[in-house]
Amino acid sequence: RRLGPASTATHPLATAPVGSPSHNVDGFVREFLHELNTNQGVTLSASSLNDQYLALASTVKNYLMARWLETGLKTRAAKVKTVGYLSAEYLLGRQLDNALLASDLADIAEKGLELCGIDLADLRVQEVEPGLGNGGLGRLAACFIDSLATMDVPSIGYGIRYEYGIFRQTFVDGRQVEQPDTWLALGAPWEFPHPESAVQVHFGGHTERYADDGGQERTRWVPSWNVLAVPYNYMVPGYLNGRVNTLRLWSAQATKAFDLQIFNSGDYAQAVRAQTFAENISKVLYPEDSTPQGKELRLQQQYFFVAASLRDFIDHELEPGFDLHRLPERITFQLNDTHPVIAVPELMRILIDEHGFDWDEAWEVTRQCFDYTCHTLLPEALEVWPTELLGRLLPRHLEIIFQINDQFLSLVRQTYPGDEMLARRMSMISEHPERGVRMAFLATVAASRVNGVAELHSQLLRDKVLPDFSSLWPEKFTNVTNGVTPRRFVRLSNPLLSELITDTIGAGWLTDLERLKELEPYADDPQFRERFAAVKAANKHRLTDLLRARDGIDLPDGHLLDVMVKRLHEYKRQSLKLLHIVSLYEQVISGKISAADLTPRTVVFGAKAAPGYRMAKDTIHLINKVAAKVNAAPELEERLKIAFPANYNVTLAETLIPAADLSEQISLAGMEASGTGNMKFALNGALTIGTDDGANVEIRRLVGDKHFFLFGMDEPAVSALGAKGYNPGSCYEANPQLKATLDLILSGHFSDGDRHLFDSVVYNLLNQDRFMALADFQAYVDTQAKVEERYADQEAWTRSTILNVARTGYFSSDRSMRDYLQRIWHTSPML
Ligand code: B1N
Repeated sequence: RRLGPASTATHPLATAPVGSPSHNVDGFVREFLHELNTNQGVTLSASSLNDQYLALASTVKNYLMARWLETGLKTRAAKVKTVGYLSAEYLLGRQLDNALLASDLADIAEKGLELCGIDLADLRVQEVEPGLGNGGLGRLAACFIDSLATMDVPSIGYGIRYEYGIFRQTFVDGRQVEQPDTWLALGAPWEFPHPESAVQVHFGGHTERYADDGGQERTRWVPSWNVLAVPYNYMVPGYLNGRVNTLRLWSAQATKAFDLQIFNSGDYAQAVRAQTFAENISKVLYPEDSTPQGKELRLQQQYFFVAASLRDFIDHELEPGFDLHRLPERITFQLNDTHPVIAVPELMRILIDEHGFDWDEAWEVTRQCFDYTCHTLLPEALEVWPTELLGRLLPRHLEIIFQINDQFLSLVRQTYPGDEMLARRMSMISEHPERGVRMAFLATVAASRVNGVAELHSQLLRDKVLPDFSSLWPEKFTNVTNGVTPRRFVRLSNPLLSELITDTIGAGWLTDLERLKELEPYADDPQFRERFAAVKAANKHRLTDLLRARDGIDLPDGHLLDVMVKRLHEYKRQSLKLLHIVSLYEQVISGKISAADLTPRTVVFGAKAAPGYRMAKDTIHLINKVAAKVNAAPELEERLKIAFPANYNVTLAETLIPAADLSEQISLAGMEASGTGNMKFALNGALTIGTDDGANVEIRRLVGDKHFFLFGMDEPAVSALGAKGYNPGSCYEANPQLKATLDLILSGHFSDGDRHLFDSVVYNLLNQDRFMALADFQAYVDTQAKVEERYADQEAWTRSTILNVARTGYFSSDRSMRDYLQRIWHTSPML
């Protein structure tokens, strides 16, 4: 097999990329029809919408191709440091619009297609988004690679090309039912498979000692099976800057050696089964957000993509003969949570076993190559791999981990003599409930820098999750507050607002989002307010049209649009939002208040539950049952509605968020590491009702207390209540309205008289309520009343929303990337 360049051509066109198609309507039409004919094999008149979409995607890729090739040439030649972002998830969203925007082709494509009798909007909706992530963590990775490309930073995103992404959610009688996400079924025009660059990944077997030529004792790993990792490259175009970085996602394939062995044994059926076994590794994304299950296949996935990525970078990105002692000059691997942490022993193994480094040399290089981002505080979200499993799958890696741990614990004992309790606490190996490797500890020891994802989170990470480590190495810990890309989440998702902004403060804000500050004076300009409010109204109509077509949902006109979209998790407290709704409803039907007292409000939920998470699924069921009842209640006079469109994803978010008036960010303080939806809403002119949690803290500080609806306990109060002993039953007994609300659910009112259907949800709240929803109930309801008061004064409301937009430019992922460059990666853009 021949790897690498295979041409000795001398023609001048052979060494540089050939030019792009002409950047005008004629050039576009010619290229588009060419793609339709040669790629799809159809004429325009015979083409289906899918043909046209695929041809359009190819056309746009052709425009970006020269820049992609040039980026590669330029970066290799410059031999600068690359950021290797290692993430098990990338929640990309649709590619077409972003590629059109980045290549400045949107207008040309629209006109060109029109000449072909095609509406661009009809092609856009053909695309099935690649949902290769669960939620915030995967979407963050997608925002970060967008910003790195836009800021001209050489980087490669490494991940897994799941054949099935996050499941498609449907509701059957109000219950969540999962369907497979067949995103590849109609063609995958954005990817470039490179089977010739596949690398092998090994598993299993045992290790052996042997003496090398110089008589040195060395170790080798003798694995028992392997798979092929095939790279699929995706373009990551910077915004109008000519840079196109690469996202490289790995797909698992059976190796020849793997099945030959079995074929030779004569068992054809077994050989084919073996193939399936290998290919299972990249088959499906685990649909757990924040609560990973310790499944063997998941560990296989983690090692699979990480081993392939290190091999790829070392063998294919670096020039042949590169001295790996200098590896940190050329790469900095960012570990997106602990999912890729097995990369640490893998690099040690490569350096020691394959390149003859001694331990200390290898550790010095490895330490400098990794940084670690933690995304959680939930104890159950911290990955611990049983040593039995790790040792069976990756025996050499387990040995290396033990040795890293031994060396680390000697340092601890040296630094704190006699404190054996401390050494035990800090050990990477936990002994209960079974022996396991604490991946967050391994990451913290190995990484040059460890960061949390919002100020509060980074503080709690230091103080509560890794306190011993932060005492030992205070300078290792830092914060980088998350951000979101304004290209996708303002420019593409909110074209009307973007136009208004550009009209008012000029262009330039899209790559320098702090310039939104210049909008501040316009908050006091009644004419600007009117235009701003008109944008919001138009976005609501756009949402209304979409939900009617997509879900058959009818949104009423003129309602306060109250939106809670995020994964379903107890700590996020969708149940608290639900209690608020039921409380309003209960007060009307029991005659405590009249419908006329209600501010017309539509609550929109969007949330997927992990398929194995019972409480989350029951909560979805309850929301849908309450929605059915509330939406049909004549007593409410159409003043309270609930919409719960199924299958919330990036594509829906792009229409939903710009239409929202109120953003619900109501997690129990100290639980949401950052949140990024909160930023998207503020940037699109919604006001936030939220707790003092995650990035809410920073949003509130920036927009000002008057323009943010804060409620509930803060983290110290939560801790104190937990320490004192929290009794949700006493909240219920002490608060008649809360009692009436829960009693109504318990009465079977929402479950056709079945008094026990929602026992799991309600009794959990009454008896346990780990996330203290009942404790925050009254504060929440009171603060919702303040929201309504402000909303009644539309001028004041709009003024606040404008100030939210003007003051949240900080939350651009460009700023996050700048912070990583300065505080963590110590590298700079390549200009
Ligand atoms: O990461 C986001 C944060 O904004 C959110 O607050 C945080 O909840 C989210 C295991 C996770 N933390 N942990 C995960 C996802 C998948 C999985 O298998 C854990 N996701 C977050 C970005 O920083």
